[in-house]
Amino acid sequence: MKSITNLSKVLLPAILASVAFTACKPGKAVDSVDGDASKKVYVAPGKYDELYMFASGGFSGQVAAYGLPSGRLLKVIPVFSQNAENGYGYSEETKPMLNTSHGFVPWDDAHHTQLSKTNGQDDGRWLFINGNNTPRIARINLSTFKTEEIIELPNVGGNHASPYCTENTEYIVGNTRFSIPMDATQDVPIDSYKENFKGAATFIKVDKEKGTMNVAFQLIVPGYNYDLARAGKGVSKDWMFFSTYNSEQANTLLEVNASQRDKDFIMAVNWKKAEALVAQGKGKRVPAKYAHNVWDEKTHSATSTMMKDVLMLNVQDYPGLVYYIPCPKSPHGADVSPDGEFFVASGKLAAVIPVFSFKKMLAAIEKQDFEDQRADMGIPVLKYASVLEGEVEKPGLGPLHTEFDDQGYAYTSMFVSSEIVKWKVSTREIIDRIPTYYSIGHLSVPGGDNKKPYGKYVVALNKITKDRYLPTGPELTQSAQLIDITGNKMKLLLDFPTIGEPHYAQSIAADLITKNQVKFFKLEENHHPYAVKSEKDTRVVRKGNRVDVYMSAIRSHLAPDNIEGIKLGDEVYFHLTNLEQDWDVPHGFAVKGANTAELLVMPGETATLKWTPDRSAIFPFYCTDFCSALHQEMAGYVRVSPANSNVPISYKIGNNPLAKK
Ligand code: RUQ
Ligand code: CUA
Repeated sequence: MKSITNLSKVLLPAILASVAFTACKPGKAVDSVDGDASKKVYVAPGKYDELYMFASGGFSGQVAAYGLPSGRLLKVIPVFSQNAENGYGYSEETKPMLNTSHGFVPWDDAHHTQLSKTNGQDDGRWLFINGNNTPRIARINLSTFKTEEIIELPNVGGNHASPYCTENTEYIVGNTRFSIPMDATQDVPIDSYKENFKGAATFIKVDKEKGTMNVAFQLIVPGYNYDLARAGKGVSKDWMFFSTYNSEQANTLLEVNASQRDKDFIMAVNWKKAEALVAQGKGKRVPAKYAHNVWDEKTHSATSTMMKDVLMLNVQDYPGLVYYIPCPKSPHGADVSPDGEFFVASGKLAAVIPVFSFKKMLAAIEKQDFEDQRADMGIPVLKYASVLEGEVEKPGLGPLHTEFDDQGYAYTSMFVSSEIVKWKVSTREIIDRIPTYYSIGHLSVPGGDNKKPYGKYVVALNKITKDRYLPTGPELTQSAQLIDITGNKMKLLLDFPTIGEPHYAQSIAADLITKNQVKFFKLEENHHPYAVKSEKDTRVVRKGNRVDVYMSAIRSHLAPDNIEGIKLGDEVYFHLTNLEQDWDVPHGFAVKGANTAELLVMPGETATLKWTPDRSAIFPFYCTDFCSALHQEMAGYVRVSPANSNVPISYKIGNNPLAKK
């Protein structure tokens, strides 16, 4: 590699290009961008991007916010994983956010971001994302970019078909990727899959004003693997469409055994009907243990409540609730056209992309146009030909996901042939294709699942980058590609690295977010039990071996900054209130030997670091955020004496009198 670093920059692109060819990937890698592209993505210093893009971090468990078209990373929003950047999941206030029925789970896998909707349009209020491994759904408040709520999904294994939003955010829906026996079922042999394993399609009611989530009901559905979903809209707004694979119901060697049948299914659920049944008191409350964690902006603290039961409806008992539609070979994405009339499912192993008609589906239901063989649990299967509008032929290899623009076109990602295919929804004819580098998974058109997509771009979210960037050891960066879709031909504009694996992303016009921004938290509204409203209230209080330090931060000091009387064996809680009432002035806190993390405290907020000193010594502490010219002076000392010492608690800052309690 040494010789490469010595090569001139002129030679490097040529080498990379040749690597691309030897890597046996389609397309020509480097020179597909012209000078015009740079103008289209250049956002001059001091200027704002046109859109926010929210991408999942995949195995990082977080969300990242980027600006488009520049691809500039704006923020990592911690969700399902502890985040050392700001103490999320480490501070006493945020730890409950990561509580589950399995205990504290500080790292998960997050796949799909989903913006809240009003009237089928992204409204910029909240962003939802799924925790895949330990099934959870989170809600992020887009006025603060903070995770405000996380709810666990009982009876679910691998929350992958999640979280999908109905037209007016009535529900956020998730379903199991791995059917499992329902939680209340006892220990059973894995071989009893066909008998005992089921899916649980989970409908989470979202409060219209506050956004708070509650599991409204779960539908017990056939024991298949549910991969993805989309809500209907417009004509189909009362329905939800899930892709389903492993209709073979294999429980071992899935790569072979779950690919036996020529067709798997789309599951269509009439959620309006389910809602009506629930309103009539149908269903059964079943014991289930799952955590519901809520962040309170007034106390700047989270609480975790363990829920005890869930309302379940067995779809077997309610004919007309659920239908299956055959769909070629292990469908992955299930996507709905802007008018809600067509739904498209992409079989990873299929040679065509079927486009189904909602109208035809209703007609087929009406006529009971069923196949002879029913699905698991006796659920009727509609005839493929009766629901099919048509197929997109020879689209490429490995179709996965489809999104739509505002001009009547659809864009489908092709994992195996590494490309995006543009086709016309009304005729299903292929209009254009563009290579992606490489192995595209999801793709995302801004507003691509809205009634009126924003269009303009499609973002390719790629699994492999190989030769696209400077290498970084065995693991190369993940990547997104921005493609212009305003013309007849799609045009690659930009590659940009992403944090974690960007499974999916959604983008939204910037002004829908910027107009709601919270600039700081009002100090007078801070109801944290350990908050101080001014420096005069700062104090140190001992109760047995627990010591609470009520500390404040303001440019450029922490108060108190000299603390004595702590003893070995004490548990010390530093409650830091940031007294600033100004935008973008966080203060940090770190104390030597603290084995959790640092804190980063927003203006007007209080956060707590628990610290158990391990020796008798003088420990420095300091602000970790370069907040002012005198940031380096924003520091202090805490004295820890031996366990048997009788040094009394005392604290001060300069000669300022601090409250004595
Ligand atoms: S997935 S590459 Cu986890 Cu959404 Cu389709
Ligand atoms: Cu506050 Cu540095």
